Amino acid sequence: MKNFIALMCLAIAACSGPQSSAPEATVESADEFVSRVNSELKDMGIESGAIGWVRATYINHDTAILAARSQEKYAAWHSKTVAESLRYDGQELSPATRRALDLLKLGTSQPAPNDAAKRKELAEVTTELSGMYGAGKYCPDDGRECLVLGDLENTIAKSRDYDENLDAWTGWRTISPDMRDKYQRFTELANEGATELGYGDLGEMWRAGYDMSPAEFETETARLWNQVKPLYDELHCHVRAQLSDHYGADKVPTNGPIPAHLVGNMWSQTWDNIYDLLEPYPGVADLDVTSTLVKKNYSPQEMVRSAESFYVSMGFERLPDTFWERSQFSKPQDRDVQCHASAWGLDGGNDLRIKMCIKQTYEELGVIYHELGHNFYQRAYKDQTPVFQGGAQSGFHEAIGDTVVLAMTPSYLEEVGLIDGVELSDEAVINDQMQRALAGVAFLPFAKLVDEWRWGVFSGDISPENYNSAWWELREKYQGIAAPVERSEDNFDPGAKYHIPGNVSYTRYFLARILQFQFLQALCDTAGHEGPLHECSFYGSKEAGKKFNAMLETGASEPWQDTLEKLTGTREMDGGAIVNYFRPLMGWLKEQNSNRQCGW
Ligand code: X8Z
Ligand code: ZN
Repeated sequence: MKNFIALMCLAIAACSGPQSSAPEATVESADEFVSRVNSELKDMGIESGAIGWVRATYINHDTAILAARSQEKYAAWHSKTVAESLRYDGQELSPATRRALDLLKLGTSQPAPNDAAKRKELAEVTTELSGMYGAGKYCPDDGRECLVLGDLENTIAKSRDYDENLDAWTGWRTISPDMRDKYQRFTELANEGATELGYGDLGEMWRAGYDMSPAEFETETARLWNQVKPLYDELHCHVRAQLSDHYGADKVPTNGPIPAHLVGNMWSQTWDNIYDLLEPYPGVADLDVTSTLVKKNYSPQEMVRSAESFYVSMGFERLPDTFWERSQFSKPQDRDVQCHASAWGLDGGNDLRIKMCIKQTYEELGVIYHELGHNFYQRAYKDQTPVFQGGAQSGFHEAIGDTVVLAMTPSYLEEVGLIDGVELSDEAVINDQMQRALAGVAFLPFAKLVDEWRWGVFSGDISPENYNSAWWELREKYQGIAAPVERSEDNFDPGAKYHIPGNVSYTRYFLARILQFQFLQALCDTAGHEGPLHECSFYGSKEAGKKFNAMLETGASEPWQDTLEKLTGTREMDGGAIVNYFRPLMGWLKEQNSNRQCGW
């Protein structure tokens, strides 16, 4: 989904500023129209970017007013401008002009109805929802102090105590029941906006952003999921068996779904935090980067520098001074902020920033690489016109940094002093693959189901009376995960995941998990790597950097299939690359599971 505020991970399509100055009965050609749209977008981006940043880093009553007003103005501009663009329908236009008009129409993730009162209401409700998430706290009724998400995530990551994890898990979900009515209203309003733009509902509009029909896109995501599902199923089977050994078969039965609070992550979306329970060959090739970060007491800035250095080794220029001056690296103690990591390309990509609440862990280091991937993309396409300043499609934007994470091989980590000594035995490979699979493979079904839930909500297949039960049905169906305690429609568990109140589409991450292995393959070929894909790092390869940058520079100016073909030689997303990458682990898992009953 393209969004003409140049930040990733926040969907407030909030732009404000001068309204169109075009004459009413215009005679402007389509090209003149597009050029005016571009200059208005550039203007609006300055103010809306500043407001968006302040809102995300100071969540309070006043910034809510500013942010909602800013979104409202952008929405008014968007409705008006899309309506004007319709006069070029049916005209013969150059492919670039036609594409610019199509992208303009898709330029919001929360299309507003044309009615001013409803537009205002939509802007307010989305601002409130994301603010509720950012300011969310669990205040236990037993006299303990209130806990923020970071505290609760730490518990789930580190504790191996069933009840302690349960308290953190249920505690965080106390923030979301109040979102339910607002989310329902958001759905009604944004659906109305999507219908006015000519889409069946908001889900169809989101699926329209992939250079194929919405129906084809849905089929495409199902195809990709089926390619990778066998790998997930083997991983699930083994993890469940190990958890059952650890917690007991009464807590984790070996024939059903895994309790959601035991896999080391608040949303059970990645499982690498429980690597200690799963290390295939204990003690072989210790990959504990977290302990190095703690031992050497890396500051947040140093962690970001280390990530930047990887990109620089490929020939990318260092980040600008303003990046270091204006980013938020640490959680401020004196106010509520949106801690969920994001990368910002303000001022048309000249003012790059990240906003994070960095912790001293390996997981967070990976998130920093991820965010910088967005920033280097934003800088690479900054010379495109504003409508084309975006990813080839949303999955591309999410895949850049993650491709670089795949190139953080043990040899690389040793070279930069993040681990001591590297072992290149078969056992070490399995350990490394296990850690990566717990992060990357475990994530796939979650990444698939989040939008399947929203697509259902937006189409009406999932009604408000079934919001929570439908969520848990999908969680069980795709992930083989179950809520550890009974849930009901008094809960609104989807709201406890950032991207629901933040209204950021999620299929992007599913696609990214597929694409990043295709990108890795292509960059490793370019870097002259020989041997299995999992051994490849393109650290230091200027050739790989050049090829990567050529793709990034293209931005959204052409169909993503063309962009993909230039990098990889194929026009299709393909789950085969990730399956190929994990071949050693897949073999190992099959052996482990040979006498087990898998499935749930
Ligand atoms: O939201 C993010 C990034 C910002 S685009 C931190 N991610 C997803 C998540 O946290 O749920 C990265 C991977 C999945
Ligand atoms: Zn991202």
